[in-house]
Amino acid sequence: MIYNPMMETMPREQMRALQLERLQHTVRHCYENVPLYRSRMDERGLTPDDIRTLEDIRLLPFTVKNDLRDNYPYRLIAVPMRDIVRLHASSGTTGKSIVAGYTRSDLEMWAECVARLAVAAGARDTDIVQISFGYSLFTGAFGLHYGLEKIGATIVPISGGNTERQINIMRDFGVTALVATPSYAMYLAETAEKMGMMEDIHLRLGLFGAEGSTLEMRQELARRWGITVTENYGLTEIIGPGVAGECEAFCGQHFNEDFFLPEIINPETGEVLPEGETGELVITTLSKRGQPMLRYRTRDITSLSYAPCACGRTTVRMAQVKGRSDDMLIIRGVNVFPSQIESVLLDTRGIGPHYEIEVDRVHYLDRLTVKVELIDAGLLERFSELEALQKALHDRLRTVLNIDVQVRLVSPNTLKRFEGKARRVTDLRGK
Ligand code: DLL
Repeated sequence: MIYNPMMETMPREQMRALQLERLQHTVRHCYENVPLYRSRMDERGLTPDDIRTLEDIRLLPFTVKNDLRDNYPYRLIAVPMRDIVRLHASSGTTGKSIVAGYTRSDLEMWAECVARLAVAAGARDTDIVQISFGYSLFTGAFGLHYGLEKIGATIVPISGGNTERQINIMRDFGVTALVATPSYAMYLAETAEKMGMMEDIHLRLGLFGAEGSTLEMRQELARRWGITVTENYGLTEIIGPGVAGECEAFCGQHFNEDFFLPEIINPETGEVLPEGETGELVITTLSKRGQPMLRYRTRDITSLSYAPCACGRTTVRMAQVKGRSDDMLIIRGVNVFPSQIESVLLDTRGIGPHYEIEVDRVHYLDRLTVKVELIDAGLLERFSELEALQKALHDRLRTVLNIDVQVRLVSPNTLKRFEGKARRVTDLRGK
């Protein structure tokens, strides 16, 4: 089922024409109402009339996270404050928050985006959906809430935390779909198993997002819950969730292209890369009024495909996010993405899906340590088996990452669990 067939199956040429019209409108809106955009365009001798084709977007300068921080809280808002009806923010791990302001029409557009991805993922008006993202300044809960309400699903707005209660509510309310981060969905599964309640819960669908997860993590979630696992992608700066989402054909996440125009660039040079190549995702909003974004550098590493999808949608698809260019670790000169480590761990029998990565420096040399939880505590007593497992993990990580990794196996239930986005990497270098 396709929520908005006209937009989601539009022929490419027609889509490009619509995008150009909206891009021209957005650039003019930015130029006339946001001093930062006007001054950057003036510096390059550009006016809105210079955007004559979609490719002319490349004339525009990039916008980066620091632009939002430097213009905190309202200086990128392009309409009078009385037209802003909602604010959200993301805290990030460092520095000032990123603020996002929405007009009423932005909120309607947002709900439309999420409705499309929810239907693409298989959600229906008969579903009872538990939203386990925190209802707060974070965009996740409100974003999914209004989109799912729009398709007529029954919403259970439980918010994050209080994990045992979440399980009781899932059982009592007959919840059929879960909205959460993959890491919280894993913690919920573990809790349901411990409470002996898996049999009493009838989930069929997971709508997961807000953080990266590997294929192995999603397979583990599908196995433990007995559900179809889908993921969706978005970011506060652009709108929140609703930028892209997976369909039932599972070949990438469909972009809401009539609202968000994606490009892939080489993060080092800023050069736009051809279809299929992997690089940093850059997004321009095409209809947002409150806080439009021109060529926003997401830092997320992915690729795009315009090939037709088995589901019938014609919208461009983005591949699973490989990582963020800013969470890539450089260990003794070698690039390491935490997702590579996760794939190896989840593919290894005997260890659970909980791990922590620590980087420090010993005698001027980087050292990478991975702490992993065992599934069976009894293994700690069986020294030779333990040693064999540790060696197998060590060797596999070395083959995949090309560097030496210290592996520490720890008892079950000793590492931190996460109710929102997981924070598994600690970098102690320079501290
Ligand atoms: O996480 C919006 C969101 C909420 C998306 C709920 C999906 C579901 P921020 O807090 O601003 O917004 O974080 C945005 O999270 O740049 C990515 O690095 C990461 N991210 C979000 N979704 C995915 C995903 C929300 N499906 C940042 N896969 C983004 C990988 C993701 N990374």
